[in-house]
Amino acid sequence: MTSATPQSKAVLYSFPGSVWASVPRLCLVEKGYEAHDVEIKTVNLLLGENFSPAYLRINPKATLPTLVVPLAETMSSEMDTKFRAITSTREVLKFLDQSRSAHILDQRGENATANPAPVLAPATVEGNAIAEKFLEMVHGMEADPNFLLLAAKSPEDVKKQAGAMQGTFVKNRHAALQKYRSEAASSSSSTENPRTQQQSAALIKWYDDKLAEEKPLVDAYIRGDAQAIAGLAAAGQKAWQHVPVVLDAIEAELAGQGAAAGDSAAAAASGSAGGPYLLGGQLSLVDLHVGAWLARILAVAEGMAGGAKGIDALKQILAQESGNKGVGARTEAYWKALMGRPSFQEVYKDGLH
Ligand SMILES: N[C@@H](CCC(=O)N[C@@H](CS)C(=O)NCC(=O)O)C(=O)O
Repeated sequence: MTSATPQSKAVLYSFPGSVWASVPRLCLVEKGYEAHDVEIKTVNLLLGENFSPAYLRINPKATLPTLVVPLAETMSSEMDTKFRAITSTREVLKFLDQSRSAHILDQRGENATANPAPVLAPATVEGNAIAEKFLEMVHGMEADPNFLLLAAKSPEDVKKQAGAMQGTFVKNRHAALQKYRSEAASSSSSTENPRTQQQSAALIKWYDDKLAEEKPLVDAYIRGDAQAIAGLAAAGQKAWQHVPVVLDAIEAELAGQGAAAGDSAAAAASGSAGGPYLLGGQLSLVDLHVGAWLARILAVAEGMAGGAKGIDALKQILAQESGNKGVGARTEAYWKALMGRPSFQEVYKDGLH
């Protein structure tokens, strides 16, 4: 990762395999941003670069995406440009949506029609309520797409994954946390400056808390502890049971039946009936969040299915559960519509993740 110097242009901290960092990348394409509008800096999650003190100064949650935006242009490079970091996917998207609007392009004298900037925020109260419901679902803990990648449905699968990407990921992150913790400890002991000592103590506490949070994964993947492996498989099964809840909600929404369980008048008013997108004929911000969630679920299913691709892989995995409803036809068409867009083609050109 490069340094955290304030920039006079927006910087998006991102990683190609990250679910949520993919969402602003989809948004940049949908809104017609040019490559030079936003600088993209890679933070390698597989190496735990998000735990570096430099990145923690930008985003104390150590998550991606982060969008750092300048608050004011300055005339002299010697003056600091004030900037702020936007550290949640939802807020990053709102900012990207609003910052490239037809109104702003008109003010700048740019030809908005040559490179349009569609408004992607829902246009109605009903649309907002539907978007909110799906944002809570896909960003919630119950079907957390990052956990689904790391977990597995059985202890045998956890053991297999210990020798695959999941095991490497957990090992690398653990090593990074230990390395940064010991650097903070040695910088604390080698200075008499109380401010530096205070900063190091805060960092050490951050790393200790994170190491404690990661312990169940470390016990399962690095130590091979049988109880931790069983616990991870049980949690994985539970998460997989929640996947159809989200899929059913998507299918119901696309059928115009999603609003307030059975309130068909509200559903009809929302305009969602008929799709192809969650709020109707126009793609909106919520489709980018739900689309990235779906892409990750399909990618995990592909990893588990051994050969089948995309929706077929997901159907195969869901079929292992009794009483499953599979993947609805509208959801399948929704996924196809999303993947037909240049934004999804670009972000998932090297495969789903
Ligand atoms: N709710 C947060 C979640 C972001 C998040 O969990 N991002 C993942 C990558 S997809 C991450 O940075 N994980 C790093 C970590 O947990 O160490 C958001 O939407 O911004």
